[in-house]
Amino acid sequence: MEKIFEDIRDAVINGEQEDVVSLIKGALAQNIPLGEILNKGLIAGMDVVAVQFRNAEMYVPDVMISARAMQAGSDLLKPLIASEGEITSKGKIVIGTVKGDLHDIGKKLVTMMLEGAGFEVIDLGTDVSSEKFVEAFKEINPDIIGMSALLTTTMPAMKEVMDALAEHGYDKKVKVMVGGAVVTADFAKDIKAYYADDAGSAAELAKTLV
Ligand code: B1M
Repeated sequence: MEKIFEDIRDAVINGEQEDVVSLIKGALAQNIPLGEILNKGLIAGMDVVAVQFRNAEMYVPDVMISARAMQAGSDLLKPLIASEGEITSKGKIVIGTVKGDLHDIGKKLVTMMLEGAGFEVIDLGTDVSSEKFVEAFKEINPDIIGMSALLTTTMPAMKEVMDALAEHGYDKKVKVMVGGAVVTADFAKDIKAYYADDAGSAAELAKTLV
């Protein structure tokens, strides 16, 4: 069984979108658990991409091709993970990548796991301003707001959202959860938000917050 994970991982690293899709279909036909396909195949592949990008062994265009391959695989798993979740909604979560930040692979995985855990998730996308988060709170009245940031330079935007919520007194009405490669538990504590390290923990944390 390990070979199939290795093949999915390598197809993500090499950006072979069609291979990712057919390998995942093969894994599904073998009834391999969805979480294992996601973690040992797709995420494992993106982890390698992250290291190679950091070491300048891989450049932006290739990273984007890998990201697209990963996305194609996630799109295939998403409805299946969601249908394994609970039928009644556990609560509403508004999620977005903060202003100035365009990274969304991790956020999409978090969304997928939250939906799988039975939450209704409203994804505001990337580069989301504090005004948009506040607007979304007013319109949707979610139980939780989730923010993702992958750049050191966009972490302060999380604090801006917390301040904007506090300005309207909304901070008392909604729980805020943050995450992303650069975000730490200490940072989250400083801005009075909850922290989750990865997509699985985000879903576990969300269950404890509602
Ligand atoms: Co960018 N990038 N990138 N990038 N990129 C990083 C983040 C970087 C660490 C790479 C590096 O230099 N080592 C670096 C940031 C350095 C820093 O600030 N400390 C960086 C940089 C510098 C940049 C640019 C500035 C590069 C440039 O243009 N010169 C630029 C910025 C663009 C912008 O946003 N304004 C840029 C662009 C890009 C691409 C477009 C090429 C592409 C993004 C494609 C996309 O997302 N659609 C990209 C990618 C892919 C990466 C790396 C390689 C991989 C990120 C990723 O998808 N990881 C990344 C290197 C790295 O992270 N080490 C890097 C896989 C994903 C599954 O993990 O997103 O961490 P992650 O999500 C995890 C957890 O963090 C957590 O759960 C997820 C699943 O387990 N999580 C949450 C995430 N959000 C959460 C929210 C939660 C809870 C948990 O609660 C709500």
